[in-house]
Amino acid sequence: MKFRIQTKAWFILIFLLTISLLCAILFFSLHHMLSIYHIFAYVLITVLSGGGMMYYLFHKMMEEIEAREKILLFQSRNDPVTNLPNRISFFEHLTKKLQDSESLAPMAIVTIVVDRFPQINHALGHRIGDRLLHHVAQRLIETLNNAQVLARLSSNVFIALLPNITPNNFLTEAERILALFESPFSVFTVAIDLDVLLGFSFFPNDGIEADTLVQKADVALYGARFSPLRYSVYSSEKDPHHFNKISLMSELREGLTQDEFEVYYQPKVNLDSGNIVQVEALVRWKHPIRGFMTPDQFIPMAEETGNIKKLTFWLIEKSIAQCSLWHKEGVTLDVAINLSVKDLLNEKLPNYINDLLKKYTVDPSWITFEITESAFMNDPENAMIAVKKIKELNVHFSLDDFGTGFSSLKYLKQLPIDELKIDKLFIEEITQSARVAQIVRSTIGLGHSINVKIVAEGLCKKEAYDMLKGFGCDLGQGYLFSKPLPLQELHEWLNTSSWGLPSN
Ligand code: G
Ligand code: G
Ligand code: MN
Repeated sequence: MKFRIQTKAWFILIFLLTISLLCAILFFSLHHMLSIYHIFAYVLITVLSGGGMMYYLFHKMMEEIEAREKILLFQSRNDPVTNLPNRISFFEHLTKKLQDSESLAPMAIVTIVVDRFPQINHALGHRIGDRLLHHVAQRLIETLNNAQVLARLSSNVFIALLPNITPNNFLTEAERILALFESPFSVFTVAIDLDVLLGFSFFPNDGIEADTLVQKADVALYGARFSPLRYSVYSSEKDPHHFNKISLMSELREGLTQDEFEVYYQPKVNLDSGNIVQVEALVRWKHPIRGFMTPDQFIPMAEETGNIKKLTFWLIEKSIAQCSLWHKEGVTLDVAINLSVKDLLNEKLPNYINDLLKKYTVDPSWITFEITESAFMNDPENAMIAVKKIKELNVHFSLDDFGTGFSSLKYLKQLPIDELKIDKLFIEEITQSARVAQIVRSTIGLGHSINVKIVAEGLCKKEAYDMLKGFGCDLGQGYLFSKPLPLQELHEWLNTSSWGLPSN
């Protein structure tokens, strides 16, 4: 172990030695009765040499304190991994620059995100992750030599202030930064390919305050994520909901791994027997900040942004596993699952379903997929091919919300469906309007004539139940029986409701 005596300790030691030496001189002088001149000379020499040494040590101590203060100051304003300025100093610098009346020249703020960095950190460990960030910083320093400040904003986000860069000339700069990441980074003999995303905001176009400019460069990053170009500039014309949308979708992906989603089940009752035969699986999101969310608050967005696939895969597995469990326990409940347009066009879906049916030993006839006509609007040919392919697995198909879309007879002709769900808009009015009742009655007849079962959706009155039963409607679903329930509550309902499982 390295032993180091502090300057302060030396200082005390010298002080004590000087005092002891002075005492020794006094004793020696008194004992040998030396002349006053001798005593004076001895004392003077001792005080001068001791004092000189103490002065030197004191000076050294002050220097050390100063150096330590400098290190502390550096550490509070710089990031220890890359040695780059940190968030605090970046904001200070930018604020000062913006206050400086001479700096009215245009400039750009660019945020640089190392994509998938958390995964790299998890896969290779934090030591390699830290080295990697250090190398990234080095490359950025070499390239952004014209930047006024290059800083590390957070774990995998760097930020730079680029003077005289405008919306008209930023492209060269963007390409220069992206080019930096074309060759792999070598860390402890591991070669790592990195991808970056760049978000630009401009002074004064996008704002005149540090906070605004940094936030807008951050928002621009979301655009970069969805752009093949990997960079994006902040655009005020974009829908203000756009940012929310994208952040909600990244929260959705996160939520799936964090167990924030739950399947609720709504009973489908056989009108003849008055007992449950099937449940429709309906997803709910218990968002940690936004609270309880129903599908209409996130399914359309998830479809639009392509995030529905993961959610559907998750829901299909949950539902099939639950169906298997019920059947093993002697509860013969079938399960209906909603599929969206994007799901149908996902080429992996048929095999995924097939694998799950095998994995959980579930009979395909226990599973129904609910689709709507809108699924056939954009790409009817491929949607049709997908339905036919999934149908080959011997699962059932149901045409959902019938009566609201085009309700085209073409789909009844072409689709291999087993069930038709008459939309709640009709069922709700069936007892008030003879005309609506007649439409429903005819639709039931139409369905039966082509061997398709009919479900009345949104059934909430006993009167309507009796009427539909009289029309020969096969199944009903609605608040009359139960609203969608979480698993535990469904189990209670199954045993206690008169619409629940048959008692024998
Ligand atoms: O349960 P609720 O009424 O909030 O559902 C509204 C609509 O959201 C339903 O009509 C259903 O079609 C849709 N929905 C619910 N869960 C899912 C799901 O997991 N996937 C898809 N694609 N749609 C769902
Ligand atoms: O279209 P789809 O079958 O996927 O819709 C099912 C959704 O409809 C359920 O999630 C539920 O929220 C809603 N729903 C079910 N029953 C009723 C009902 O009786 N009345 C109303 N208004 N909505 C219902
Ligand atoms: Mn449905």
